[in-house]
Amino acid sequence: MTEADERILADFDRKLPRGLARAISRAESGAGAELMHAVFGRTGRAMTVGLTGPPGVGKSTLCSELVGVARRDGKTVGVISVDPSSPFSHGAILGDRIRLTEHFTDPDVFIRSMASRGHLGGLAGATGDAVAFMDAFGMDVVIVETVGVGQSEIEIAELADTTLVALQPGSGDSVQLLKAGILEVADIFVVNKADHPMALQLQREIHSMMEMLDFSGWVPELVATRARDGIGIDELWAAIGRHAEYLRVSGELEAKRKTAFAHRVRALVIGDLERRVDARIADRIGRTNGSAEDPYGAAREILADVETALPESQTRPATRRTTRASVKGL
Ligand SMILES: Nc1nc2c(ncn2[C@@H]2O[C@H](COP(=O)(O)OP(=O)(O)OP(=O)(O)O)[C@@H](O)[C@H]2O)c(=O)[nH]1
Ligand SMILES: [Mg+2]
Repeated sequence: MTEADERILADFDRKLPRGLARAISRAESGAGAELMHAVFGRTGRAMTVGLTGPPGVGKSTLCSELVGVARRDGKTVGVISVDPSSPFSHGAILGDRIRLTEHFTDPDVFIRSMASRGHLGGLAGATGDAVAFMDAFGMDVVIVETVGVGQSEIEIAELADTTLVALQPGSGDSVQLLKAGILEVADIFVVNKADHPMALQLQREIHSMMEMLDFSGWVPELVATRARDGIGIDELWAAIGRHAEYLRVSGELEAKRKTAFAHRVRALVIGDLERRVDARIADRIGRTNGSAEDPYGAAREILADVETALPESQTRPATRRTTRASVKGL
């Protein structure tokens, strides 16, 4: 461990927020491995909540309100705002910062914006590290806000114990749900902006969509909120509590965390391999100008070179996504 890392660790151990902030920065730039090794044993205590949904649905407002109820319950809270589109962690997230300002002076709330930058495991990897550092630091609740409903958000949702999918009335969101595979990851649907005239319609659509499905285990709950006015937040917090309790009692929490762990390891390994393979390809094309050889031959040699050519029978995926919902009658 470098001297700089030792100083960060000392601050971290003394529960100084700058220790946590610097540990996350190290992870963000791809240099957090030693620190993670030092503190990973302290993780596993925090309740983690993922909050995803389209731009402007009210995620940051919901987040700020949830921080409020969690604090009222005496919990310490970490918030991670993820912007998958931005390579920088400041700027685009200004709106979030404004909405979370009321918690800035609270020493038991730690707020952090993130981008992927140099992390081997990409954005999900950097976020996973941030969650783990906050957990190890002693935060009781860690909330991750991610914009959109694409693949990176689904990956990030896989890190969280409980995933909230926020939807906006009058935007055609529900039609997009099945397509985006979001039903698979939603533990709780939040229809925010319940003051909107189309809010009931959206709730009905979600209900009828769920009626077409058979769920194994947890059946997603639906909560209507008006985050801007602080309405429905207690109900949402209670639903999060019910889901956490379900995970604990059913034993799914353990299974879920194992899968999340496997996911993170996989992302790191694949990220590392990708870099090495890319470097070799670039090197090869530089030497041969890509002319005198066929792609299969080149691939075979590169594979042999990085020693990843496992026999076919061993190339079984380590983790399989469990199907939580299936269409009735199929
Ligand atoms: N009418 C109405 N507006 C709301 C409600 N909740 C939040 N808003 C407004 O919606 C806008 C967007 O809220 P944000 O919390 O920034 O939404 P977001 O999902 O975090 O946005 P991005 O991070 O940019 O994706 C703000 O102007 C909020 O004041 C609500 O319940 N009703
Ligand atoms: Mg936001």
